[in-house]
Amino acid sequence: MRTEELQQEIREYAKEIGIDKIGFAAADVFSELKERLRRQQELEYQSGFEKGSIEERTEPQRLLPEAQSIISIAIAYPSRMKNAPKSRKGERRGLFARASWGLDYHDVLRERLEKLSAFIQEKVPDAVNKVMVDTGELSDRAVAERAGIGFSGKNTSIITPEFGSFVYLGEMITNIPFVPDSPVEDSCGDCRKCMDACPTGAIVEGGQLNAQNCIAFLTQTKGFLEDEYRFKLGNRVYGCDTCQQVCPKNKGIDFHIHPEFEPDPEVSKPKLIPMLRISNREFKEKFGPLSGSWRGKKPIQRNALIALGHYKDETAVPEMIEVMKNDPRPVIRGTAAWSLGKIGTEEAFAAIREAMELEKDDQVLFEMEKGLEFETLTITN
Ligand code: B12
Ligand code: SF4
Ligand code: SF4
Repeated sequence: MRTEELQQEIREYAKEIGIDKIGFAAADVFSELKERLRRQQELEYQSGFEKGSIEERTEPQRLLPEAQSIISIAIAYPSRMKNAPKSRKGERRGLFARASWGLDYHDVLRERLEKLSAFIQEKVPDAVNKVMVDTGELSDRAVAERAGIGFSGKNTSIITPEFGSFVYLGEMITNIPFVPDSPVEDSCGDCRKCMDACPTGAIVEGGQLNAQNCIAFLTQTKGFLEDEYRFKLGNRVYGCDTCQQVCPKNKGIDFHIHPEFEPDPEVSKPKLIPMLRISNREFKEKFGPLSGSWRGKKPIQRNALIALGHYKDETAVPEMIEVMKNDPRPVIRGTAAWSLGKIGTEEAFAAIREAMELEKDDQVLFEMEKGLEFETLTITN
């Protein structure tokens, strides 16, 4: 069978199995990306979640020696939640970013790529394929850009003409020399809405992110969050969508093609108070299927405490006092103390003072002192 014919069959099959966009790229070295990664490393702008060495991340032959081309896929996810519950006084809610709505996309994309690989294998028995979604060494975005899936926006996301940037990406390196697709032209133009809207100024310049300042990264860290970021977190318990929400290319974009990615509002916009003392088993049952639970429950609970502080939710005070006094994890006790101070009721301040007498951990004691500092701020205001 001729490569072009096979390519056409692959495109049709991809559509059948729920792949929204597919593109083909050469497996050449990603030279521009290599330079960029070196620069990002020097500047300490990387998140630390990236896998592999710079060579492995930019030289497909290191991952599959017989690599000839790369097939890139994109699958659209919703941007609006149907029947989203209101975050009301006394019943405040957190928010998981859209990329964590529904089932974990890693499983969904991997399953579709495996199917595609089996299809190719049937047609070309000596085909060698290697499938990757997010956790592989390659930059899914650089591959997608080269394969004509979309262009790389100033917010660093791949923006497709059809589905905006609310798409997951994955790829398959293969030894078949497919005919490459043409890239999509960059159409950000003079727009810089994403850069202006970013709460932490993490988009240093168009297409360059300092991941260390990006809220999407910060929500996934496990230690104490620096104070300046606590004031920027809002109700985000996982991830951040701001630079995509403001993007004109996402205007009116809201695809509900795949039932797997339909959010359960009670899970993706969960009530905050019940999250504070959720058991490991309940957490696994409720949040385990989400991609956003990969770092476990601690970062999400820390963020939930900060979100309650952000809302100044007085009804959360008794539960937060329990957490501050009894949770075995210093990050959780300390963050509870800080957020109690931020809420600033008399009961909250009295409880911090009381807890300080028994607290042994220096970092937690420091957070308690900072929590009490809100009292002077409240009085002078
Ligand atoms: C590490 C990582 C993060 C880090 C760092 C993100 C970043 N921008 O680098 C953190 C934790 C912050 C993060 C956050 C998010 N992530 Co993330 N993340 C990754 C991961 C694992 C690696 C990315 C990486 O290597 N970055 C290093 C940078 C330097 O490279 P890059 O962005 O991949 O590639 C681009 C740039 O290098 C640029 N470039 C290259 N050379 C040059 C030269 C010049 C001059 C310029 C201007 C640019 C430029 O072009 C490349 C192609 O666009 C990928 C999965 C993967 N294996 O690729 C997912 C991935 C990028 N994340 C994804 C998503 C969905 C998100 C979030 C939207 C999740 C959320 N809602 O919270 C946010 C978006 C934040 C943002 N503005 O990027 C998707 C992106 C889908 C899309 N449409 O683009 C990916 C591809 C996962 C997936 N398989 O679907 N993520
Ligand atoms: S994800 Fe949020 S914090 Fe990160 S660059 Fe976009 S707007 Fe800024
Ligand atoms: S907000 Fe504007 S500058 Fe940013 S990615 Fe979208 S179109 Fe490009």
